Amino acid sequence: MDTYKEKFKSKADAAGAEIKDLLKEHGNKKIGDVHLSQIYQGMRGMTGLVSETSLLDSQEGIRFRGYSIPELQVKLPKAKNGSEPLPEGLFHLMLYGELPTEADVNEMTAKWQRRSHVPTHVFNTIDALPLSTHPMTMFVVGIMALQTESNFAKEYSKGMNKKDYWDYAFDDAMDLIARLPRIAAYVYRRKYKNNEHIQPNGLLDWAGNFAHMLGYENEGFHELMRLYMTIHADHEGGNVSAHTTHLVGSALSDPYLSFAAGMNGLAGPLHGLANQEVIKWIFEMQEHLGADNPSKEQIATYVQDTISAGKVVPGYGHAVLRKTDPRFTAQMEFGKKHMPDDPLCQTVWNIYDTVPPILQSLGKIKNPWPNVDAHSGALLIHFGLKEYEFYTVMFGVSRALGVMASLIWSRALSFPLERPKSVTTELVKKWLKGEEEVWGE
Ligand code: CMX
Repeated sequence: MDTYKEKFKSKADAAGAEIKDLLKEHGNKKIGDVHLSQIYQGMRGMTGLVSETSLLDSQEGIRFRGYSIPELQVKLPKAKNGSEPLPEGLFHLMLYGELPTEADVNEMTAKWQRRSHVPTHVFNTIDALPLSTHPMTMFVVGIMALQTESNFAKEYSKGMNKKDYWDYAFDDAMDLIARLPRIAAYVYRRKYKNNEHIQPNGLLDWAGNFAHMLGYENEGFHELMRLYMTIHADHEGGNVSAHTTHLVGSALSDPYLSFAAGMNGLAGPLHGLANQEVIKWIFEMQEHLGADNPSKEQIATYVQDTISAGKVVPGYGHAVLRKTDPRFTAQMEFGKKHMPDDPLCQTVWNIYDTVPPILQSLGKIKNPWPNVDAHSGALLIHFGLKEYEFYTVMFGVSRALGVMASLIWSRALSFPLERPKSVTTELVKKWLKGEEEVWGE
């Protein structure tokens, strides 16, 4: 076993023993009450999962193993001459629970470089899809084609010992993360750049190499990719992409199958697809108003029109957060530092000034503040990446870091099959009349 895995194994053994003791002593303690409304309303606020890699506070936003985004921007190693954190470092932190050294990060980059080969059949499978296919569909099909490489699935079919699940999940997770940028870049270049592909550059870091394969050599874009890949990586365990990956993984579906399932969830407009919807909505607003940089009054009217038409204002609101998303703030700071005069960024900032009071005035929206997706597209467009249907794929490449680190932990801690109880309204009505017992099997 290499030192990488040994280090993880000793941490996982210690964590497993701690959880065992904890459950022995406190296993019967209640962690919250479930209200009838919660089971009809998307299980909001219902604690039902353990996810070790990050924790979301409704007021403060995300903390990765205890560190906020501004803290990580200081504490995680950077690329040479760069000022944004390297996502390799965030993955190390999520996996081991400790900040990496520069050497740790360099080693992670090297490991991913060595594991990054994508077999030809994956590209051929993507090529079989019509060019009109949405990039997220091409991405998921590429991931599914790559499932042929799963060590976990191969070992399971041979008859794997339960104790070894984490080991093969670890290998698959590392391989998958290493290969995703190539698949994503392939989708982008096939769909938007005349099928002219760019070979990986073995001297670059993971996010820098992704930027390079997409065809963007500007150092500012490479820095943006490092920030982007870091802040989109994880948002605790209950969001649709993380939860789906966890749920499917709990059936011992291998990491490729689990991650592909999570990506199908990310492709929904209330989740990751919101990043494309935001830019689409801004472009439609500009066209409708005939103005590249609409005034706050014009934006306010357009927002009202959107709401009156029964649509959501994309990029605003959150199921858990109740303040401006620190991932939005990190991107706004990047914009103010690198492109303060960019008209699209200015529009995003004007929308930020305009939308929250309007949403608040409706009285029903729990969080009127922007989320991560409200800003990302404007930064990408500044560097020329204007094909907004591709944005969710970029989110997905980043999300792999968090959900794969979590999946390794889930197998190491022997988390079982996830199988909550569901009820029918008929049973609920009987339970309300005292005729039936609902809870517990
Ligand atoms: N614009 C208009 N209406 C909104 C709204 C928005 N941005 N956000 C919430 N609402 C509405 C809901 O649709 C709901 O309306 P109904 O009662 O008529 O069904 C009501 O306000 C209450 O919703 P909520 O409890 O505040 O929000 P939820 O937890 O149900 O939903 C979210 C959260 C993110 C799905 C929702 O805010 C939304 O649809 N936002 C726009 C899409 C978006 O930006 N998604 C990305 C989230 C981040 C990510 O996962 O990437």
